Amino acid sequence: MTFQLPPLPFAKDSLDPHMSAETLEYHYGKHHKAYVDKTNELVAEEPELSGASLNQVIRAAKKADNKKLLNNSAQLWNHSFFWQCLAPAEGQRPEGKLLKLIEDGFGSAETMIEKFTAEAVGHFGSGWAWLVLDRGSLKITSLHDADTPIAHDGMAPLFTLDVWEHAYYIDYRNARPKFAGAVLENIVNWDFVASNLDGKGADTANQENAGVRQPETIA
Ligand code: MN3
Repeated sequence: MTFQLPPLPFAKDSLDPHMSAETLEYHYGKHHKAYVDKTNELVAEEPELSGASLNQVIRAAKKADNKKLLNNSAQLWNHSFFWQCLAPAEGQRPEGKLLKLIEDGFGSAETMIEKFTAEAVGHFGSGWAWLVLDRGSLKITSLHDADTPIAHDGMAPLFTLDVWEHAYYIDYRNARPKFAGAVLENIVNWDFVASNLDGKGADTANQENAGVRQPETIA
């Protein structure tokens, strides 16, 4: 088993009209899959990464300044996390401990959503907007291109939004604000976001990779 394209946690047509099945065909079926394939190809060239988990690969690639491997493995991780952040629209809103932290940090869920949307819309170029847990409080930030909380100490991921154009061009053309607003208002899996308050969000998109532990690479 090499790194896998994880199954989507919802049916491809179940986020429509906020995110169409066609977007998922491309974004998950083509873009995310390409990052999986490329990561496997690049990991196979690095015998010392034999048996390393995805999170270990990301950190090792950053340390070694292997940009190609870092970009692809980080994108594999980011998308695996992103899909878990989404769920069919059922009027869901943050609740319980998560809502309390949101109110403490931002005043209200509406204000947090507005600020997150502004961060996502204002992010220049490709990247990801993040809600993270920072020393017990919530923080909104964004990272460029493939960059991921896994490559940074002390960033416990709670929620992310992909703001690469491929995330919204089919459904919204160039209108990133409409895309961000539609996702945040309708299809966030707040239960998943709340479950990451344990500080272990980094583990939720990790995966083991026994596949590169091939006979010829074991000394
Ligand atoms: Mn993407």
